[in-house]
Amino acid sequence: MIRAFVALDLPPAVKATLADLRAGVAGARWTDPADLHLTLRFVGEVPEDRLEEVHLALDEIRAPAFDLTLEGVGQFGQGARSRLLWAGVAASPALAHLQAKVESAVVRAGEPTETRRFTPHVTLARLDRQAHPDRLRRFVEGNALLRAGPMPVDRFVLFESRPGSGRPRYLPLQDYPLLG
Ligand code: 3AM
Repeated sequence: MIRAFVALDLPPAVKATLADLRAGVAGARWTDPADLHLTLRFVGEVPEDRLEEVHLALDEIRAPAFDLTLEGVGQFGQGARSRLLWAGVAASPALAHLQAKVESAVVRAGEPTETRRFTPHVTLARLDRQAHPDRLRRFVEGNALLRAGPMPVDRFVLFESRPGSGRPRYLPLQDYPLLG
């Protein structure tokens, strides 16, 4: 079985901007800068032959390249239930278009439909229980004006998420170019 997801990789300059934010929140497990990405669709654990079906469906996608800007930061969950810090994404019909195509390709390959609404974000950190709400609020307010990009999005990527002793490792399996 392979645990897989489809995502946008980020240019080094954008990763560097996001990596600079990694401070001041006790209880935050920051994403390694190399691993920063924007998930389009979590596929989950699939056998290799099913992953090949997913790959073939993704390979048929024809969608235009576009520019994307990251904007602001936020958190999923509130107070003691805070789970995750993220960087937000400026509204992008082209991103929504691509995500819809990825979703339907994955479903065409035999995977269940994702029922949760697509909330584009780049995970900056996962939060331990002891992450302090005041620190989180300060982080979110202090980085409200974050802006990274615009960056060109000219491909998307099928990743494997391989469990390790600590955090999972993300390995790119295949790139899919967008139309230039
Ligand atoms: O891009 P982010 O970091 O938000 O949280 C996991 C990560 O998302 C998410 O897939 C991305 C790559 O691992 N993920 C992990 N398990 C998941 C699940 N069961 C999941 N998303 C939905 N359902």
